[in-house]
Amino acid sequence: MFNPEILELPFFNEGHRTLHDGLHAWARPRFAHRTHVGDVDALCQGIVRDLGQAGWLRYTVPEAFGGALPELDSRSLCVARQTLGYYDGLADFAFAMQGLGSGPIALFGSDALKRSYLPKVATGEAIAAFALSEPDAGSDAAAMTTRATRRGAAYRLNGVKTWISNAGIADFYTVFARLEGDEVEGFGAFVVDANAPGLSVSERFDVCAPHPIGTLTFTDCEIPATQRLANPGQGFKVALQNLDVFRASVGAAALGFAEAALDLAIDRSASRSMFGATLLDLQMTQAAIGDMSTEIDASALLVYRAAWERDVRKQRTTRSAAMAKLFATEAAQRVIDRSLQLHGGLGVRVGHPLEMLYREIRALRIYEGATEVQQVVIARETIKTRTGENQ
Ligand code: COS
Repeated sequence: MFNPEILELPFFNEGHRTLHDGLHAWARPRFAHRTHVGDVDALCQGIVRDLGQAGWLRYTVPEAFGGALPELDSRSLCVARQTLGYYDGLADFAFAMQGLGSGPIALFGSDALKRSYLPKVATGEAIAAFALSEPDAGSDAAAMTTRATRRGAAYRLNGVKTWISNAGIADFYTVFARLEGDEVEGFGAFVVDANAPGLSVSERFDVCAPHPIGTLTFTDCEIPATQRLANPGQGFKVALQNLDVFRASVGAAALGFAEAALDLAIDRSASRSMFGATLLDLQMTQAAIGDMSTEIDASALLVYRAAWERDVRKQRTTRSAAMAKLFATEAAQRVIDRSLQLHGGLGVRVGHPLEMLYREIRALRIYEGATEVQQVVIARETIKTRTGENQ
């Protein structure tokens, strides 16, 4: 469980504590043992529907469009992901994608786009997706080659996007493309309905912690210019500012995974007899638990600092969000691995929650900017600050 002392820190208000308690109570009986049986698309659609009906997805959009709070609140997004992540990776995924896919609309969309998409995201009637990566443009996002060619009051999209979570079940995709024939050069961001002619889900594949994911192909996919977010040329900023918000929440999900692993480690080692005592009586185990617990609190402090800076200080959080994601995901991998080691053979038994956590954590060190991208982002921002370039 979330260390309750952390929730008492000045980063949080009563609303965050209420969200935490309510979501824990809701999730606990629903997502026992982190196991899912059946078709991943149907499972995910069901989780989105349930999260929507229970009102939790309202935290992914602003109040004026059916949301819970006046603006996207990073701390609430993080509390929700940490809580869902504690119980179930797929539940966290379903919640997160509603935010990541619709965040660009909430942050940069016209009123008409906000009205037409966000209320359905908040109720779970529409599933959202974020389409930035390409076969040859992952970490180097600016290398994307998908083109949006201006044709009067429309854009024609051509290209391929891959590693797109929710590909195949999304109702709309936020798509980033290089502009051609527009008033300025650079990138554009667009909201593309899943049924737009010329858009196809050209491939689906499996990943080690299953969720819906695949490749999109755009072939002369024509969309009205009113589906564009922000001004022409601002598309890259739309992507990166959205990532600034959601990167900290990836750290929060990792934190939830790590807390689950720590609790499992304590339970297991308290009940496992060894050398005439319990596994927990061994100082070696206590050293492991001491390290795990410290890494978890350090992750929480970095995650909620980034979220608090955005919510309260209203400042750009590129550096703190990158630190939160980098540290919390890497730390969670270590915590989960140590917990698995304490479980011995049980930890690698397929279907055991530890085995599931071991698979669930891996992608978080890659998606929304791999650890190495976060290192570069942190270095650049640090150098700018320390050499006075930011003043
Ligand atoms: N917020 C707003 N604007 C930003 C920004 C941010 N966090 N970071 C950079 N920008 C702006 C810069 O100010 C620059 O604007 P100008 O051209 O007006 O000066 C522009 O964006 C380009 O910035 P930069 O030169 O840093 O771009 P790079 O191509 O060097 O970016 C990184 C490199 C690694 C930072 C970027 O490609 C990145 O984040 N990659 C990872 C992408 C990712 O997370 N993919 C996963 C997809 S979701 S699963």
